[in-house]
Amino acid sequence: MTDFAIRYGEHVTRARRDGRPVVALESTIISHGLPHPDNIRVAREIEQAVRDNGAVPATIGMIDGEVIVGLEDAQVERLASAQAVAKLSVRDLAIAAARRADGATTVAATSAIAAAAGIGVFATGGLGGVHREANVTYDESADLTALARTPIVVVCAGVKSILDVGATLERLETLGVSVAGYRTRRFPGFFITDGGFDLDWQLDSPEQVADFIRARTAQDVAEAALVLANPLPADEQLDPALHDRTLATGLNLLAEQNITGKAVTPFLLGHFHSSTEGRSLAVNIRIILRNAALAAQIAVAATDGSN
Ligand code: PSU
Ligand code: MN
Repeated sequence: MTDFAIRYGEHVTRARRDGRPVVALESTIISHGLPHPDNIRVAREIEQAVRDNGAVPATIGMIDGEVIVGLEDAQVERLASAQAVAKLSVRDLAIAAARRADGATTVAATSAIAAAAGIGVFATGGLGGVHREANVTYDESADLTALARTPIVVVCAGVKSILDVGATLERLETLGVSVAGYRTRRFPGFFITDGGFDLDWQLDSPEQVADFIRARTAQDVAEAALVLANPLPADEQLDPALHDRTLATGLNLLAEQNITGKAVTPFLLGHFHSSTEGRSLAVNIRIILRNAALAAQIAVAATDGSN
């Protein structure tokens, strides 16, 4: 019988033993954020982008009730292929374990597990945040509160404009989550380079981000995450007019089909992918690969300084 302890993939066990840089990766983008079968290929490409930049990938998820840090290829494929993979936030982890479930971890759960495993850098696509009409629905991603108590660096491309971007930034401020743009003072809107909001800070190199990690540890004052927002170059973004049209039709469909709660994000992502004829998918993949590469460079810089 399992003792429910966190399990490590062999490659991650080796990396930890040898003090090599490790980057955490989430599994919800694979199971719920990207369409099958592209998701399997992309999951592998994300891991390769981490390796190409000198770090070891640790994709995190749950198999038969066990939290695994560093899923093997066949396990990633299982989470990418099955219909009944649960989407796991922090609060779901122990229940899903009791049920011996398969599950994909969100930003919230992945960050919490990664930090527990001593991993300091995590790459994803976009964060969850405050949904439009949250003033009525109270729908705010647990990503935000989880990041408030988890000391990790999350490399992302901001939040999708399917959310209320301004409200999300306000909540991150309230919750004490550090936010910086990577080589920019504008917060990206995932598919689009500029999400329409200014940031107080920017960090300009992997070494500077590694210094942030050292400073947070040395000061021992704050225990929240750093959201490092890494925008796509403007010439690689989704055409903003196409983006706005797709968002408008998606929001209408949500209302028509009465889709709420945790189904909202996967539904809108699916809508983007199908109604832009794959263009948003290509942009989405590009974002994740860029973030994985940057996260690996940060993990390497953070490790170099500590040896
Ligand atoms: N945003 C995206 N793509 C995603 C997600 C968010 O652009 O795939 C996923 C992430 O795993 C994130 C989760 O942690 O959705 C947030 O879901 P919710 O809003 O239900 O908390
Ligand atoms: Mn929600």
